Amino acid sequence: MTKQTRVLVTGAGGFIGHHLVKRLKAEGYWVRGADVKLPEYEASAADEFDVVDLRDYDKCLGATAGGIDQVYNLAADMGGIGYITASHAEISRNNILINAHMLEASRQNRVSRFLFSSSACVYAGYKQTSPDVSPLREEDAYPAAPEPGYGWEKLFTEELCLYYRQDYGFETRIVRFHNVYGPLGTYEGGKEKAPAAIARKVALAEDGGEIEIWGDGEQTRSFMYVDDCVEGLIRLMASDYHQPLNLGNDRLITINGLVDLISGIAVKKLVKRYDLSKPQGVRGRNSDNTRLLQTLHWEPRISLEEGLEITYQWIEQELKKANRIPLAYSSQAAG
Ligand code: NAD
Ligand code: GDC
Repeated sequence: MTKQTRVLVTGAGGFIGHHLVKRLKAEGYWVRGADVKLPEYEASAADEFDVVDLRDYDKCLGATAGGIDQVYNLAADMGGIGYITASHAEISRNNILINAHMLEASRQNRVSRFLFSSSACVYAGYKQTSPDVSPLREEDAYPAAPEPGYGWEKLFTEELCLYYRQDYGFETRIVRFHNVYGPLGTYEGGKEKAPAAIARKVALAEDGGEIEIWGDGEQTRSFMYVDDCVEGLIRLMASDYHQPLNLGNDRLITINGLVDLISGIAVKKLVKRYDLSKPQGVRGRNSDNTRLLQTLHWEPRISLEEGLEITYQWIEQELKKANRIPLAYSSQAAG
């Protein structure tokens, strides 16, 4: 009988980590989750769950002990553009500690593969100044000018993964996510990204009412549904590719377009009120999937319409459970 692969998912109390644990369990892996918190909306499917602060090296040693074969390192102090631009020092310090300690602890405990979750925030700001931005190829991260704080930390940890491979022969994988959304993700409190924030605002608005949009709504992004993200993660871990790789959707859409899609799902006509004083990040960002296709022979395939429908319904249900939406405002009443 072949030995069951033992996997550690850090950040398993968070959005992507929780979905990944569910999928790995469904595929028959033995899984340990680690996070400072348990998942918020449903119990973890992990075989074991360590509630630990991974800034602490000893906690990283404990989490990677016991014959762990693969580590998906998803733990990070992160959030949407409002959150990551508010405190550069704290976010950078927290993530540097988590990543440096997780890498070294994994090596000391003879983990066979380590996957680091980087971000499209590593890409050079000067290549993202227009809404009709060219899709970003992996080499567009250099000459470096990433997002202050969070982006610099991600870019440096990518390098650290490559150094560990060169100097110690330690097998690392590096993925650059482009804005991931889906159910069971943060939708309020300050860390939420645009799809969840806008779904919440739409769900809470009365038909014919007004919602606040950050910026003029003409900035562009691409958005990846979480099931595609998890599929890509598992494929990358299994592959031999060790350079940074985009994992994102390559359909560019304006934030106004995103709002219209979500309002359509909710069957509401809403007035957009633009707040130019709010954080906006880069003017345009898209994923070039050429290398992803060459490497994994696959790319994200769940449409924005399909993914947003599921996400919107989940957020609306959460708000209803909390008695935050008068029945007359909800999509079911409208439909
Ligand atoms: P998330 O915030 O839902 O999950 C991150 C988890 O890390 C949280 O549960 C948090 O409690 C945990 N964590 C933070 N500090 C910790 C610590 N000191 N010790 C232990 N756990 C700690 O975020 P997510 O969207 O699931 O992101 C997962 C990873 O993907 C992160 O590394 C993030 O930077 C990266 N990423 C995400 C996106 C996206 O669009 N969601 C985009 C680019 C990169
Ligand atoms: O927060 P975010 O999804 O992050 O914002 C996308 C765009 O949507 C921004 O221009 C923002 O101004 C606009 N926006 C409009 N209204 C709102 O109510 C809102 N809330 C939010 N949050 N945004 C609104 C992200 C990082 C992540 C991650 C990914 C990688 O940057 O914040 O941490 O690394 O990038 O793709 P975004 O896409 O700028």
